Amino acid sequence: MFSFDLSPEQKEFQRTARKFALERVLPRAAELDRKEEYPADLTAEAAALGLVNVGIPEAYGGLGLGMIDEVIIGEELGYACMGFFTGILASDLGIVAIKLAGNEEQKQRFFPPLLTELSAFCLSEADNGSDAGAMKTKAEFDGDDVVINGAKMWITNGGVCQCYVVFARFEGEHKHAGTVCVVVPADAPGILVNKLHGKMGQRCSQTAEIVFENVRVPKANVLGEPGDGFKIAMKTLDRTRITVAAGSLGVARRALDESVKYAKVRHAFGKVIADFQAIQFKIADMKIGLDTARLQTLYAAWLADEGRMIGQASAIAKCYASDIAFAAANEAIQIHGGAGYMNDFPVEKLLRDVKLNQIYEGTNEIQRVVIARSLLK
Ligand code: COS
Repeated sequence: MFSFDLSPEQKEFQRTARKFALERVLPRAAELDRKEEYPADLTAEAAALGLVNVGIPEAYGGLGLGMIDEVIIGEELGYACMGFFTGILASDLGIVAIKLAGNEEQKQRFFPPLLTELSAFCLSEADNGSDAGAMKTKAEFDGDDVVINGAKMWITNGGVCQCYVVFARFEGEHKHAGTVCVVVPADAPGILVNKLHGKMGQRCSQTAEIVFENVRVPKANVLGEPGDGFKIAMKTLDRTRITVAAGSLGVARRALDESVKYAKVRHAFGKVIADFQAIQFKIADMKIGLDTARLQTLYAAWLADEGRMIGQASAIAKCYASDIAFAAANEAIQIHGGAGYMNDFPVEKLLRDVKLNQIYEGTNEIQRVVIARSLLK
């Protein structure tokens, strides 16, 4: 059986997400960007509407939505403001890690607060981004506790989350096999939050350096076995890269809509610029990119929902959707000409925002590594 139709429930999520995105997020996006301000109130509203941490299973009070549902919601939120959506998709990283590797007791303990609050995923370090396995943050066992020392960089939701899902390494252990994944409450003593300023785009998402100074949590907070950390991170990213693709679809669709709108009203040489084939081809190419990226993203999401192998498909979706969205935003500026270079129009923000989609959750070069390795192994 094969169908491209959304279910009645999915149409309802889409309606809810679209209404919230257009009425609540979009009108504030430019100002939040200018002020570099994290909108805690909008996150709370989104949570109340059931748009945050939607993958928490029903058994723990969540909606238990699947990846296709997340893609539908993500496209709508990304359309209004990619920076806002990043806070939500980054929280999903923590949810997925707990879902994949947490035991029953941990799920009962960690999920309820995350029904209304965000998590943060602490993998990257200043010197170790793409080479995640080379992390320097240290973990050591001390009695019934695990003690963490080190610093994580570019952490979305740092300082505005309820807990951190932290990756650290045991001294002297092998790069990958010595990595542990620990859930750390955000109020644990020894955590320092240094908010980062000056991002090119996605300026309303909260980004911070998180320093861990002798941060001590019970061993009962370790997800999976000590040593499973790297694989938990990789399996988590395999899933969440699909939501990066979803947000990218939103940006690409917005770039297309803004371009169509402008091309129909802007005059040059005695006619609207929509009449020129040079403009028509750009708009057609945006649509080709958007629709093909959406198909791949939904395919990767479907594989995830079916419990099948997703690494290659999600890497293709993330890489392709963010690349076509960047190209669409770039062409949208070109269509707007000088006006598009100014922040009176939303298209320059689309470009600044979506640049990050080509970088975070694994650069698009890393996605190509993942794809190539899956073909050549
Ligand atoms: N699922 C399950 N296991 C995986 C996996 C996956 N997707 N990818 C790798 N592994 C396993 C491997 O099978 C290997 O296991 P064994 O040691 O048992 O053989 C182990 O993990 C190490 O894998 P590998 O040798 O491929 O690791 P590398 O150090 O070469 O790194 C890449 C692989 C580059 C793919 C990885 O470091 C990566 O994804 N980097 C980007 C990190 C990232 O996305 N950062 C963003 C942070 S969040 S904004």
